[in-house]
Amino acid sequence: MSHIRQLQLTLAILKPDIVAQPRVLKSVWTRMLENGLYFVLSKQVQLSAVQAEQFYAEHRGKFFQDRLVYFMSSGPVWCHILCGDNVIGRWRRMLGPTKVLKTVFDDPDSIRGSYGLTDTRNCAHGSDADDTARREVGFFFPEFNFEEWYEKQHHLFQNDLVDFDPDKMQHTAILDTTS
Ligand code: FUP
Repeated sequence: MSHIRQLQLTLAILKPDIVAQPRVLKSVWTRMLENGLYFVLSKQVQLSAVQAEQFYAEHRGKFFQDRLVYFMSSGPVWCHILCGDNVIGRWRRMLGPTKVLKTVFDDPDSIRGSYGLTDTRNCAHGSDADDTARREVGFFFPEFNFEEWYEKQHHLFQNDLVDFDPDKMQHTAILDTTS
């Protein structure tokens, strides 16, 4: 049995507050890459209010629901399928706690502590568990097949046989030119 643990997958969303500020967007991407996160698939999406409401269905009826839905559909977001060892926890730790107005004091160097504007405009999202990650990846990337990825791609990422393509914002397999 391999002693190397299976890599995790998660969904990251860079929210409209970040995407609207190109330099901040770049510095968040740089942090992600410097932390060794791999970008499996990336796309920019403009959510409708209905889609934003669906994505955050668990927050239906909460006091912040309207402002959350309005904000998430106010401009484009970037969605990334990330992979890495324990990437769900690593990406959420990089983000810092949800509530920016507290996080600026408690975890000022985190992404939300550095760039967050309010508890709603809090920079980015990260799935909180494996099953949530599957559902959330499926919401934005219905074409992505987890089983096929683990079968055909996982070992390439595990052995770092990938290059980063900044135009696509994705890591892609290094082609074997020797055969
Ligand atoms: P997280 O898992 O960190 O995204 O946190 P939650 O699922 O608790 O919250 C989801 C989103 O609801 C937050 F990213 C922003 C929004 N929210 C508010 O707007 N106000 C709040 O007081 C709490 C959450």
